[in-house]
Order: sequence, then structure tokens, then C-alpha cells
Amino acid sequence: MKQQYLTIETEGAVTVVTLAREDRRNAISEDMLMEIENVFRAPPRGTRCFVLSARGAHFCAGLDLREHYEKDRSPVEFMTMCQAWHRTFDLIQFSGIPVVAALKGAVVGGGLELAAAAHVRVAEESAFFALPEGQRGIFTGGGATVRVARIITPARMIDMMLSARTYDARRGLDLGLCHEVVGDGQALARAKMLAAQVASNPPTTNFAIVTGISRINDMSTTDGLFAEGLLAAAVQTNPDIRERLEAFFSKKTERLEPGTR
Ligand code: 1HE
Repeated sequence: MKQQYLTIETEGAVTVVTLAREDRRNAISEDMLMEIENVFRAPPRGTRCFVLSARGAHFCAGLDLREHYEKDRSPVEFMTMCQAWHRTFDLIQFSGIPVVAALKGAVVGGGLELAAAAHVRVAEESAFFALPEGQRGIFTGGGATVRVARIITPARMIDMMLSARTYDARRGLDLGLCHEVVGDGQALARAKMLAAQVASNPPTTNFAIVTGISRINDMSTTDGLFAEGLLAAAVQTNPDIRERLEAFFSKKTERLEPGTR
């Protein structure tokens, strides 16, 4: 299917999805959301890791405010749209295929909600994080109350929304909004490098990591430990890992060193 607001390129086992609505700072309209949903619902064959990137100076300015203004949606229409955002971002988080986001410039409102659904977030120095919804007189609707609040705590999210506080990339790193900061213009290359490495992990292991940990976090201790045991039983007994363990015994694997990667 032809996309109007995204580009999709497959490089080996890595599929790079690029938001391509630069003139609107990659703000997400209903049609654009549907395109995002489609690619994560039916990943190109052979995809073992996604990179989520953006054209232009900004990652994503969130909800398309102009479309919202012009459509003058009813409560039910907006609720239905929020459900589409939730469905799409759930697909990103839980499809079982890891997603590495390359962030820069504005990562705000729904743009932060989108980034928070990714598993690894690399940010350029130019990146900044904000939830300006309060200032606009609206509320988050793409999952921030769940995903962003879990990363930075509900108290900090409340402050962020009330005060329209902005965090730069370094502060975002301290708070967990991103996992690594790189120079301007370098996030995509770094994200591709990480994605290639992630893609070389066994798919079952990646599936367990990206679908299991967040869900277990929602469970009681007893249920969580039980679920962890089940996941580990499925992953650790995968015959494919024997070869990896043999490589480790014969010292053929890359050594873990402090500060690498
Ligand atoms: C937009 C949008 C948008 C820009 N919807 N059109 N999100 C926000 O409140 C962020 C709103 N945007 C901004 O604060 C700024 O645009 C940026 C900091 C991201 C970038 O600034 P700048 O100076 O590079 O660009 P600009 O001149 O502000 O914007 C360029 C154009 O993009 C301009 O249109 P033009 O016709 O004047 O060229 C802007 O109107 C347009 N544009 N952002 C529509 N968001 C499921 S609920 C989720 C809740 C939310 O996400 S609320 C949105 C929060």
C-alpha cells in the first residue's frame, strides 16, 4: 500500500519507518495514524527490528491540532480516535518486534506518547520533551498517562502537563525519556546500528523482552514471577540458543566491557 505520511524502507532485517510530514512537524492526523497502524500490524516480511525516525528538524509535534480544530469532534468521536491511538501504540509496544526510536527536536504531546511506545530511544542533543496539552487546554489521549507516567512517575507527569515544562535531551536521559544522547544528525545512524544488533538476537528472546517485561510490571509479585518463569521456560529451552552458549564457552563471543554499547 502506498503511504502518504510515512516512508518504509527495509534494510536486511531492519525496517526503517520514517514520519514524513515535515511541513506539519510530523503532527499525527487520522490518516497518518492509520498508516502507522498498518505498518506495525503487518510488518514487512523478515523484519526483526524497527527503527522509528522522522524527517525534518522535529520528531513529532503530537496530535494534528488543525485537523482537530477543523473537525470539531464530538466526545464520542474523540474517544474513538483515542482508542485508535491506543491500539496503534499498543501494536508498536507489543507486536513482539523491538522498535528503536531516533529522536530530535520536538518530541511533544502525542509525539512523546509515540516515542514512549518504542523500546529503545536514542535522542539527538536538539531533542526536547514536553506535554503542552495543559497549555493548549486539552488532555493527553495517546497513552501518556500510562506509558509516560510509568517512565517519569505520575507526579512528574502532572507537573510537566500543568507547567508545560520542557526537558532537554540530557535531562530526558536522566529521567528515562531517552536512553542515549548523540550529536545532532547522528540519531538515525546510531538507531540503525543498535537495531542491527537487536535484530541479531533470537526473535523469541526479543519477543519475550518486549512483550513480557512491561506486562509483568502490571502484575502482582506472585503472578509476575510465575509469568517470568513461563517466559524463561519458553526462551531458555529454545534449541537455537545452544549454539550461542557453545560460542560463549569457546570464547568466541564479544566480551562484555563496562561502558560498551
Ligand atoms: C502543527 C502542529 C500540530 C506544528 N498540529 N499543525 N503539541 C503541541 O502543542 C505542539 C505544537 N507545535 C509546536 O509547538 C511547534 O510547531 C514546534 C515546537 C513543534 C515546532 O516549531 P517550529 O517553529 O519549527 O514550527 P511552527 O512554525 O510552529 O510550525 C510549522 C507548521 O506546522 C505551522 O503551520 P503553518 O501553516 O503556519 O506553516 C504549524 O501550525 C504546524 N504545526 N505543530 C498541526 N501539532 C491523542 S491526543 C494527543 C495530544 C496532543 O498531542 S496535543 C498536541 C501537542
